[in-house]
Amino acid sequence: MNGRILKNISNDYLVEANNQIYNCKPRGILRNQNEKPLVGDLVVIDPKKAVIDKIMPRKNFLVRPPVANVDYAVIVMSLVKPDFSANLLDKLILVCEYQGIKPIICFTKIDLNKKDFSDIFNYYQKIGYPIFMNDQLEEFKDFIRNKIVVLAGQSGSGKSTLINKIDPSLNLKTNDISKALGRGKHTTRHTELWKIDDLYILDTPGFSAIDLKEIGTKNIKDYFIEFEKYRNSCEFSNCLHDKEEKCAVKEALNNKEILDSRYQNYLKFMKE
Ligand SMILES: Nc1nc2c(ncn2[C@@H]2O[C@H](COP(=O)(O)OP(=O)(O)OP(=O)(O)O)[C@@H](O)[C@H]2O)c(=O)[nH]1
Ligand SMILES: [Mg+2]
Ligand SMILES: [Zn+2]
Repeated sequence: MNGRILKNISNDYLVEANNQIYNCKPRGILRNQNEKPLVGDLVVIDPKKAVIDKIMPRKNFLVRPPVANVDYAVIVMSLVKPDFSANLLDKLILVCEYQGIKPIICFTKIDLNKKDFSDIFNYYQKIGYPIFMNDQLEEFKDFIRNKIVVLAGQSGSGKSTLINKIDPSLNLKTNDISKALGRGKHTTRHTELWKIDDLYILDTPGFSAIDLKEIGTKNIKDYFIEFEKYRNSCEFSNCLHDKEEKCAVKEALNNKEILDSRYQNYLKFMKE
């Protein structure tokens, strides 16, 4: 029987197959081959023996959180409490691009916000990232239908709240922001793939725990996708868009084609 792994606790895997949940363990041979099944994996199970016989080839996988076959990362960014941070947003986008996962940005707490963020919204949309507000539920659901999405974003940004809005019966634990930030810990502790009708959503802590050193200075510029179209106009083909004199990216920055905070964050990440 074909199924998909929704949850893993030590050596137990909850597999959804034919609209039922089976609690399976990996077959001995998988353990011997050191093939650890991941949440998100498509698998072949033997429901009678309650074992996973085979892991189907993966489209991709993440190390942190350990999940497979992710289509999109939804960066959940609050505008207030915690305050919007262009630095965090750009870092999460960079991590997504590095991991080869397309990001979607979902802004939250618009109801509490008093500032004008239209320049920010427009810019990220212009460079190609889908943008949603967390009250545009139907549009958001249509976009991610039949896809596996992983939620990323700082503690208190509203990830679990977003899932609860999509399916109130899940009633996921959410936390009072002051408590969450004070503890400095995520309220959500486990990686779990929620199947809500034809949506697959991963609520997870720890997506942002990637060391920028892993990415490497030479590559960072390729993950700022809007730099791409200027690159060939820079004087040097390996231009880092930093100290170089004739640089098309810096020119675009001066012409206000590139958002100032994006470029400043780019330089900061290069330093880091
Ligand atoms: N006013 C308002 N409050 C929100 C909104 N979204 C989330 N909240 C509140 O923000 C707090 C934190 O939300 P959570 O959903 O627990 O945040 P989280 O991202 O899951 O946090 P962790 O699990 O700790 O990573 C809760 O008190 C929510 O009720 C929103 O759009 N507007
Ligand atoms: Mg949560
Ligand atoms: Zn350049």
